[in-house]
Amino acid sequence: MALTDEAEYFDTRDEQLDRKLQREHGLSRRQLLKLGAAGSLMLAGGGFLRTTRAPAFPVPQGIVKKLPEEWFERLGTNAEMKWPAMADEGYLTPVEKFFVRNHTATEAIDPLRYRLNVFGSGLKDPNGRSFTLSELRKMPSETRTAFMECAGNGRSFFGSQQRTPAPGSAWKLGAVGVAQWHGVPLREVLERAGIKSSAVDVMPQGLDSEVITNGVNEGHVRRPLSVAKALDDALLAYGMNGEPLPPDHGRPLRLVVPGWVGVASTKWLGQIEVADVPLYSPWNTTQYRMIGSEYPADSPALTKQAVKSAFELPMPAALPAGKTIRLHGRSWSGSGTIKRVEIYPEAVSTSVGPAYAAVPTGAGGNPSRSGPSGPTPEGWHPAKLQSPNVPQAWVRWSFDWTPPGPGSYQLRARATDQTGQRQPETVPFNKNGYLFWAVVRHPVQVG
Ligand SMILES: Nc1nc2c(c(=O)[nH]1)N[C@H]1C(S)=C(S)[C@@H](COP(=O)(O)O)O[C@H]1N2
Ligand SMILES: [Mo]
Repeated sequence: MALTDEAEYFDTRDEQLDRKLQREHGLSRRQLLKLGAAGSLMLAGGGFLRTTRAPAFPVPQGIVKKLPEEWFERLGTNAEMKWPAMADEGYLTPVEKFFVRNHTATEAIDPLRYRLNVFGSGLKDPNGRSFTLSELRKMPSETRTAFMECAGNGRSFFGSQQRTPAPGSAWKLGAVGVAQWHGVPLREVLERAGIKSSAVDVMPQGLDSEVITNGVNEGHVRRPLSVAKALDDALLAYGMNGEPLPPDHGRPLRLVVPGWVGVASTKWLGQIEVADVPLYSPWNTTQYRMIGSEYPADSPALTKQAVKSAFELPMPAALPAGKTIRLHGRSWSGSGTIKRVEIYPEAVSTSVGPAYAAVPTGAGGNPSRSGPSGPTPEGWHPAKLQSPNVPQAWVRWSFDWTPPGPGSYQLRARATDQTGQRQPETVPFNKNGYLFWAVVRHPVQVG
């Protein structure tokens, strides 16, 4: 058969695909096209078939990278990092261990055909201009170390610690990672696009599929940020930890907004609207605001992340009795560096005596007073901070603990950042479970 003619070639490939799909999924091409009219089609076995736009390559299960069970937990379209995966790591989270938060699925984009379009009323010419990847790569570049963290990180603890579960992905503490982002400052691009001094908001938008929530099409992921932040330290990243940005993290180009909620850092960035009026999207109006009886009705759209801490331990953890264990963890804040980290190991029940009898040596506190009123001030011990301590990234710390005997314990870590914000014992509930920054009680079984 001659495959020189393109039309014939594609016809033939289509037929081959048809037969392959029939074989693998028991569906005819006609059926697939009919179903595909509604958008993406979930295939048996979890794969996605995009019939509206041809993908650059197939994206298995919506995420390209491998998700080994030792490192990840699947949460719907997302993948949470398990904290023990960081135990043998240096300062940065390796790309292959970095959590993935996808509203829909990883978008496979051909970097050669990629364009970033910048337009809007905030530009001297509202038609704006577009940039190819190679143009962007020739512009002045910067490297910035910063965390990426989902606003919902820790959400599950609203349920397990405060008895007020919040809907949404039940993240533990693994929706965070620190990377070295490399790219062109957003400022450089906005200046070349001709930003006016009257511009107030910029709205980046992703090229991934439109988001359907409860049957409502909310459009592509997009979320305005102030021109002030855009011109300050926002970065258009094409590199992550020295490698080209991988597909799951926004290849070929993503925005990185240091210190802010992850949703601000648009992946697979396709366009940026620059406006001389405030901009709105579902992601800064109905979502990503604190809604709850203890918050004002007009509480602003979320920007900075709060202060948090995590142990590099499985949850729950199992530790041996009768020896000193060096515990490791990390703390971070959207408002700068971490000033202090304190640890409180609390016995919940032990076989060596009544509950709360086993006080860590030298603790001096009376743990029986803990519970609803929280741990005693004397029960907190300083952890040892390790450099570096990078603002809008994290600090590593360690603490030597000798469990007094076999039993159940809760390990608490609380951080104080450079602005004096200290993790509280509880936080007021908000409807969508954002910014759970209370001290997490990490369950540990010693035996
Ligand atoms: N285009 C696009 N950008 C996006 C998202 C998305 O689904 N689509 N998810 C956002 C959210 S909610 C978070 S927390 C971060 C996660 O980044 P990561 O997957 O690289 O860890 O990307 C943000 N940027
Ligand atoms: Mo997020």
